[in-house]
Amino acid sequence: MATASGSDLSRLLTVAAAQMGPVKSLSTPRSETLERMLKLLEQAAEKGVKLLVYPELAFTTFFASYIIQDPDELAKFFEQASPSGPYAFINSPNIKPLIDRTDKLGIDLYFGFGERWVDDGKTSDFNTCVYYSASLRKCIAKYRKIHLPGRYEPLTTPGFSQQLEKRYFTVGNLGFKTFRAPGLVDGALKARDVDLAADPKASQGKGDPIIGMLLCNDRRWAEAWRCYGLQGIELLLEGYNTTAFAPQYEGSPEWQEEEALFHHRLSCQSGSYQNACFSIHSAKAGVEDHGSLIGGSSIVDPNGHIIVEAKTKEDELVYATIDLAKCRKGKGRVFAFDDHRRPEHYSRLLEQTGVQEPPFLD
Ligand code: CDT
Repeated sequence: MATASGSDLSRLLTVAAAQMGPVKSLSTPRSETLERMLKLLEQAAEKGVKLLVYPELAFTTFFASYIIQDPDELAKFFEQASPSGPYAFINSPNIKPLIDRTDKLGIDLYFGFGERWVDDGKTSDFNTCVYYSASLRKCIAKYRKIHLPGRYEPLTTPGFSQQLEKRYFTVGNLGFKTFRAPGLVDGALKARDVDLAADPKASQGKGDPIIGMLLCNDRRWAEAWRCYGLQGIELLLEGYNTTAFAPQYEGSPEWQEEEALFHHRLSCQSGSYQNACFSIHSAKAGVEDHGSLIGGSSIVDPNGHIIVEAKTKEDELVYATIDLAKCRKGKGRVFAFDDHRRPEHYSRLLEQTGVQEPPFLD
């Protein structure tokens, strides 16, 4: 447990990552996994946590690393939603016990799951996460993973590690939108308290926390973080399932896992620093039937320091009391975007996807 010291302007908040150990196989009962999630929720309540972050695809094994041919079998890994019920899945028996309990405990949740979106007879499957506000008793934000790693066609060599997110999911279509979550910090200014016409900057950093969400591979992309940075993000939430060892690549299992952890930390720390925000990262870790996943769940501060990190690859609560006021330093100095960004020189970022090298020399 780490604590940030307070001041008059402090906006203190106790947050946690609910790291989960492995969900062993495609046939692991949902009830077993849900029980573990409920236990982590109780532990969070004991520590005074107000916001708890579960992993990507938290309720199941990382099914995108298996070859699932039968559509009925695949359907078991998705929860339904539609335009008339965009958050209908919170009433699914697979999720509702978590919602009922968190309502009683007053803890906001982020969790990842497979979303089957049915719109006018057309079905799209997304790798999705949502933000559930306990004070409002409803989901207030949804994010659909944009950077889908891996491939569509499975690798054919037996024993190779599969990453089939491009096969099972559609690229997210909700963009990178921040939102404010109520009831988390004391004394937050509301719209009625603020005169934006008088001095828009004077009230920055004084409202309810500004939150953004990512899923796993997204955390490796500076563009995703910056989209949130440009909306004044203060707290980024992210769940992940990251391969620790893939036999088709070079290096021993130990070396590969260390390298994967290094790149995970590098992404989370640089993203937080360059956008002057806290971030919470929650792993599904350990050995599932398809292979092994890294741990390393953490909370990172706006200077890029890891405040607290998981010690195991099992179910583990990783928690800290953070002071959102600490975001102001970076946002007002090195990363004061108004003063220092030069978008007139960034057009390449929007015009180009792949690499265009300069011409060869004569
Ligand atoms: N789930 C997910 O996005 N996993 C990918 C695996 C890449 S293996 C280094 C990730 O970026 O963590």
